[in-house]
Amino acid sequence: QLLARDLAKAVTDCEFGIFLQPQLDLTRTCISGFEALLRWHHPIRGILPPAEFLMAAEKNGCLADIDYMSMNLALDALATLRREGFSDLSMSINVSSSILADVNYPGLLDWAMQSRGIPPDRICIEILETTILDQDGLDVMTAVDRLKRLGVRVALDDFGTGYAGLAHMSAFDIDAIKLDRSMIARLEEDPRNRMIVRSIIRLCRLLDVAVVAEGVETGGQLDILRRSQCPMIQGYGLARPMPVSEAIAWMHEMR
Ligand code: G
Ligand code: G
Ligand code: MN
Ligand code: NA
Repeated sequence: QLLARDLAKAVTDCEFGIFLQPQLDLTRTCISGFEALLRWHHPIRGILPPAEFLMAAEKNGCLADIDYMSMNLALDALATLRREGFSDLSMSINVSSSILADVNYPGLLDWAMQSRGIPPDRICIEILETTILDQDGLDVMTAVDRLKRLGVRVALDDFGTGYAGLAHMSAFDIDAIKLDRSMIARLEEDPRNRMIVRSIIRLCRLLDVAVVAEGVETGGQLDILRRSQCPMIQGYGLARPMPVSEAIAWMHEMR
């Protein structure tokens, strides 16, 4: 309730920032891009992750506003990285059903990319399975369609946690899946889970869908993913989400 009251003010005062977490391309052995993860710089409570305020934002009706803020921050960060010479990087942006339901969203995203000189294919929009289930499906389908027509990429987030991941893969023309970190966490000790992950990766290769394994923390997990020909990884084992300035410094160190 306290948060809900603070939120409205936080949106007008723009008390939000993003952290960036890198993604490693295992086939080309390079950093392919970053995922933008929203943070609320609360004046008293400090840096808050989305889990602490997204629900309140939804109830408040300001979730779409927050997603727009996140979109702009993510595009600004990518524009900065491109100016620093990292012109091949991509940026993944998380969205809620609120912004997807806004008919103005694709147009505003298009303008936001154009005004920063960002090619649309450098942007990946991450959509949760639950977001697709939330709506009656059709609205989201239209939104995804319009995003695809802009030329941006679309990823199905937290793949493997929902009930209809495969159904969504055939119904939506998605470009990538993010393998949920719960599946990655069980890779080493659970052979059946390992088999499932391998099969998903193989299936995605056949469908020309990219795979990003999330939450990769250990060398053992990385080995298994490499052997399974997983194209991309993300996780604490590579780097934790970090402020934009740190991410830029991190990229310079990697070069
Ligand atoms: O680091 P982490 O706690 O940031 O992220 C938790 C979850 O919050 C992620 O799974 C992600 O889907 C969601 N999230 C992160 N940033 C945003 C954002 O800008 N908008 C929305 N809608 N969700 C986000
Ligand atoms: O979009 P999404 O739900 O997938 O956001 C990713 C979330 O997972 C963020 O909250 C991020 O901080 C977190 N995360 C990223 N890498 C790791 C990891 O290696 N281990 C764990 N436990 N969490 C991670
Ligand atoms: Mn995500
Ligand atoms: Na994710």
